[in-house]
Amino acid sequence: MKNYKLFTVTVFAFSLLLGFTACKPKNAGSAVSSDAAGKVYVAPGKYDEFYNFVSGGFSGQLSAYGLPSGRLLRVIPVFSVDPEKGWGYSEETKPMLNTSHGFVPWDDLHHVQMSKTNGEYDGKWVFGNANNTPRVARIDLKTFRTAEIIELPNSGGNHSSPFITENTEYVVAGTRFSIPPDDKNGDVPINTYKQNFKGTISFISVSKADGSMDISFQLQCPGVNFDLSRAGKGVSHGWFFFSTYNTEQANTLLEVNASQKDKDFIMAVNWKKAEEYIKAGKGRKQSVRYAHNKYSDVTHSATSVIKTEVTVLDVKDFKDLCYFFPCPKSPHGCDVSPTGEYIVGSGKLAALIPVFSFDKLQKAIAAKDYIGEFDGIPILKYESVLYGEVKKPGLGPLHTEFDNKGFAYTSMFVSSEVVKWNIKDLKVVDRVPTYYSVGHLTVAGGDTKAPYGKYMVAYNKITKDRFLPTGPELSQSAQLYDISGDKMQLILDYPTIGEPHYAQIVPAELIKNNSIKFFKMEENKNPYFSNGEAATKVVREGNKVHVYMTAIRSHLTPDNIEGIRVGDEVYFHVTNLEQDWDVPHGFAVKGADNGELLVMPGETQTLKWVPNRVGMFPMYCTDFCSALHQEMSGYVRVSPAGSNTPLLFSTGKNYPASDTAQKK
Ligand code: K7E
Ligand code: CUA
Repeated sequence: MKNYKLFTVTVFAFSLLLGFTACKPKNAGSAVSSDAAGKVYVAPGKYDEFYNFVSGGFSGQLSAYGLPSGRLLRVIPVFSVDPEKGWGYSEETKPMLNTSHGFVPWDDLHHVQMSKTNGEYDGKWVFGNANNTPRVARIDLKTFRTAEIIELPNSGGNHSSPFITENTEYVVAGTRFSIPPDDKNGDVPINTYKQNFKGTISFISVSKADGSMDISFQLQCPGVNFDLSRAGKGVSHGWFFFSTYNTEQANTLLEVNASQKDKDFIMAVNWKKAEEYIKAGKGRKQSVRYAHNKYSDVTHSATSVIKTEVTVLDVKDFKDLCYFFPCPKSPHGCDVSPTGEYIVGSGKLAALIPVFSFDKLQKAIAAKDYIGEFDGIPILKYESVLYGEVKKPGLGPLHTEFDNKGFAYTSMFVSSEVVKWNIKDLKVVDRVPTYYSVGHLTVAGGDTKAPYGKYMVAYNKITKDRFLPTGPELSQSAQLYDISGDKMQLILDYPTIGEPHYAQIVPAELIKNNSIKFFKMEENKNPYFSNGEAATKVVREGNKVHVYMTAIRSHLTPDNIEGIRVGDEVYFHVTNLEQDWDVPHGFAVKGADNGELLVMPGETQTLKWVPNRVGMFPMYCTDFCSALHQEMSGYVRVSPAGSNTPLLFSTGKNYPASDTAQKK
């Protein structure tokens, strides 16, 4: 949604036409109530009540905060390399970022969703999307690490993703950019969009036992832009709803050309039907290439497999699978109420919020209340599906979440506010300013069947004067509101990592007791594991040198290594021998064109280093682990290529000079 900064200008002009004025809220400083501090104060040593998982946007990462304190607990590397944690730098983690395009060290993570059981958070995994090179990641909350990444073929920009069904049957992902399917010639003129471009929606199955993902099937849909989506729940379980834009099928200057029509569509998908067709063998096998990467907490390493086939249903061949219904002006958020009955479309350029009824949708389908077809998909009549419209909510509605008292909360990008309205009578009951230009918002449990309410967080794109200046770029921010009373109350600002889009607020109780404290040494199946200092060694295989190393407070074994030559590929396989919570050791060596290693207790991680000059290379532990952490270090001696310095390694002893001399 970075684009919205540009987009503001257009909407601003548009709003003037409508007679509104987009304006910045006044008195930013005084908008905080006097009891705010008490509401967010979590005493030192006390835990927060909620975890807040916040997408990092163009940082490609996910961060975990505590609420209500706003404390940053951890940045979890997902789609982008993170030298701080060795993610994408260690040999063990590199395969996690493999794709059919090769190693991709960055992405753009917009949406995060927690796994659900019976429509409520179950605390097991969170999923995130890669918007640029289409992928979906699963983060395991036992370790707060990315456990799996699956690439999505036939996809060009995985924005409408990942959205989860009531029992995590599927994680669903819709393509933002339509493109020619992967098995078709993509080398066609761009202006053949209407003939050649298709949109794809992927249904990724998730194993109940261990969360393993697999692309179950894909739906090939008309070429439009899929923006956001939600699974049905309760009465609408078995359905999925996707907002679309660019139903004009423009391929250039979308800002203008994709804003021509008064209404775009929401697409309703009967995924239970799609499942039936797949079971009945109606799918078509399509040859594709996509990477499927998994990280094992036993081998402490990742594997990447390239898969070559998906099963596709072409939705226009099945008359009871997909339906369009009109939604005013470039819908963005498409959100489903806790009961599953109401579907809220947020037209970015619309001056109202349409609320659709699942019950009316079913009746309209039964009555074939169509006003036409779009690429073979029936279009239902707006009025037949509409429950009602929220009038004059504000400007630039983007996203809606729900509380436990029958209210909905919609973010207004242009008028910088959150608007609270009643789901039944559609009356606006409260509005509060945000500072500034709110994108997503989230209510605790706000996308579940049973929201917790209590807190709402707005994620802002622009912060201007809210924090101390930091040059041309300012941190983006989250703003925490107490929503337990009739009036929403701003109680905290906290800066975020990267650009926050969607987030989840999850009770700490669901997660905190499942956290792994360390990895058991006896379960370590890494092929380069050293089971104790006695097992350490240095092994040369041609120009490859494997250093089996251990780390324990406060020394590395071996800490003196000789006989390495310029141009050798040296692999430091470091096993952390600690069996205690919160005692990682780090590892770095001078001149390595690499990140560090940060090795958890009981784990083995590998740093590759190719020394390019003769000399003495210090290595050391990077994580202050004990009073003698500064002593936790050593030396690697690098001799010329082709030299015959004997390969020696030791800790706490010196070889006689005759052993270490270069043989003449
Ligand atoms: Cu509105 Cu990419 Cu979910 Cu951002 S999207 S705000
Ligand atoms: Cu180990 Cu510092």
